[in-house]
Amino acid sequence: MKRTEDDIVLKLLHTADWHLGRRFPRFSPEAARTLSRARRDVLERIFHEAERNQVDAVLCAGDLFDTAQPDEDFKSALLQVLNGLKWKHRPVFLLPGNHDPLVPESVWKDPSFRKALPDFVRVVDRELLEVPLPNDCVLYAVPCLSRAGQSDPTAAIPLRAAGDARVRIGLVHGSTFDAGDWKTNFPISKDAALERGLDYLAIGDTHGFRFVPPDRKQPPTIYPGTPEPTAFDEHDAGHVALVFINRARQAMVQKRPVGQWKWEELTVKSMDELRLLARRTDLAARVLRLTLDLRVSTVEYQEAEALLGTLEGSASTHARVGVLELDREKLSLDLTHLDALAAGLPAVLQAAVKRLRLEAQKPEQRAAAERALFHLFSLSKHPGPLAGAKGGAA
Ligand SMILES: [Mn+2]
Repeated sequence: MKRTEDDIVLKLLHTADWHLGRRFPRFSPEAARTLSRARRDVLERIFHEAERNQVDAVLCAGDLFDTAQPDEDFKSALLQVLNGLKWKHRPVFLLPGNHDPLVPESVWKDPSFRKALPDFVRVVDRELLEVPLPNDCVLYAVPCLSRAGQSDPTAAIPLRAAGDARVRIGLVHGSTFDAGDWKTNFPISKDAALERGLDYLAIGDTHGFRFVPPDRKQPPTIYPGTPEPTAFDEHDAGHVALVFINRARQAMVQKRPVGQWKWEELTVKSMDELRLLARRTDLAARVLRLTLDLRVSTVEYQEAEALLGTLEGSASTHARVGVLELDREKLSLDLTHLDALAAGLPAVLQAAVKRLRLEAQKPEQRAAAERALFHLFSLSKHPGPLAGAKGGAA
């Protein structure tokens, strides 16, 4: 009996939704730049994966640029990556998506950009591109011609003719309406692969890796998802699909990780949870949205500040977390024992404590007032140079 690998007639790498040029204004300028650059860096890993697996073609299923007219910077970044590949017989198909549609002013129609692309790159720049692939296989690719559309792009792919035994591959961009969402843009029938007689349908748009519908593995319709996550709510982003198709026209799909960054939302509700977080060793390549929702004593508050300091970094120490978005609105100081603590303070400080406690009752002032109270108490416990000078050596 033949091993399955000997039967492989076509190997593909399928990727989508690079969103080159995506900006991240919610983060600090430095973090935003890091995340923008990561979208370029992941391309190197994608093409390396294609090379390592000796695929016959690379299918890039749309939204490769975040807009139809990206900055020069991002155009040249892509050109640099593609021109760095020493490929001759491995075509790369670039499909315009709804973010970067094939409109007249599009990058895909920009003569200087097109001229700078290496020969093995093929832009899908007509309403239906039909290209032969090795071993008598064939690719049908349909681009997005506008930002929004209500027709199914797979409708342009001819049905399998009687007697046509070729491996037929589809490449389109749009949203499948298997999730019960009626507001779909470029709706793709979840059964398009069956209807058109395709052995693999490569699609792009959704940012997480998934089969459409989830329970149908043959013939597969796949969203590889974005190779480098762009948001917290993306499920299973950071991959490409490797596709092996055998003589019996069965496609085997492998999900391969290529992304560097993981986006995570975390709510910490106790000091123990915060201590555990601070000990984690997987934070450097994280975009972490951290919400503190806990009430602490003055001693714990000091420890919490120190732990947060290591996570956030400072001018002199590296941050433990790659990109940190910190919400400390619900970090509150337990004021129960405050009167006892305040009793030992000079009258002027006691008056300050009283004022701050009143401020702390106003929701919009609470966090600031509690911080001030904390600092007041920690200063009074650890006399600084001023207090030292009073009875000091001078
Ligand atoms: Mn899209």
